[in-house]
Amino acid sequence: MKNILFLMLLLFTSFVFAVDILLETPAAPGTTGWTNNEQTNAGVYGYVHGMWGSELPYVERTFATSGQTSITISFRYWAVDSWDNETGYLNFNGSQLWAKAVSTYNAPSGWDTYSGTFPNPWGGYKRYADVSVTTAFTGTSFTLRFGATINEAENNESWGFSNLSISNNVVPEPATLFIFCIALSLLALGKYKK
Ligand SMILES: [Ca+2]
Ligand SMILES: [Ca+2]
Ligand SMILES: [Ca+2]
Repeated sequence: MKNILFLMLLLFTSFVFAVDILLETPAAPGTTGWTNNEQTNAGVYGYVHGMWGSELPYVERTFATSGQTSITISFRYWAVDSWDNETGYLNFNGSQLWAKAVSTYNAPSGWDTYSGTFPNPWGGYKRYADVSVTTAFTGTSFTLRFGATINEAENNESWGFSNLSISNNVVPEPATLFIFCIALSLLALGKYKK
């Protein structure tokens, strides 16, 4: 009996629900609601938010959420063509959550590179990074800003993002866990008595 209780406590204290706020895949057009909703159909790869040159340094969107302890954001960030000492980034409520720079304009420069068809008008590297970041957050709305510090037009260097998913991670409240444990203990007790 003590073993069962211990097991249940262990199970419930490690329990975290992940609830999708947004779930996109490249196979379908991404959702709108950004400060700029341009999307590109890259063909076999699928849909990308962007691509943008220096004419659009960032896009923002605000999401509603509740009851969570943290938020997880996963995406592919694209840094295409002749970026030269410039940085792609994601801000969460004004704070930088992720950033990655390209130091050498005509090299992968520490990024993964895509070999399939993808818009690269300058004919340079199709760099990307698959990113997943989690940040503690208990509020009810947050604003994401995807951006790039590039300073030339889209035919020279460009940025975008794809495959975006956002989830909030909900840990059940201790009071709820306690009631669960009591209820299950009573059930288990009843079963063992027979
Ligand atoms: Ca464009
Ligand atoms: Ca350049
Ligand atoms: Ca540049």
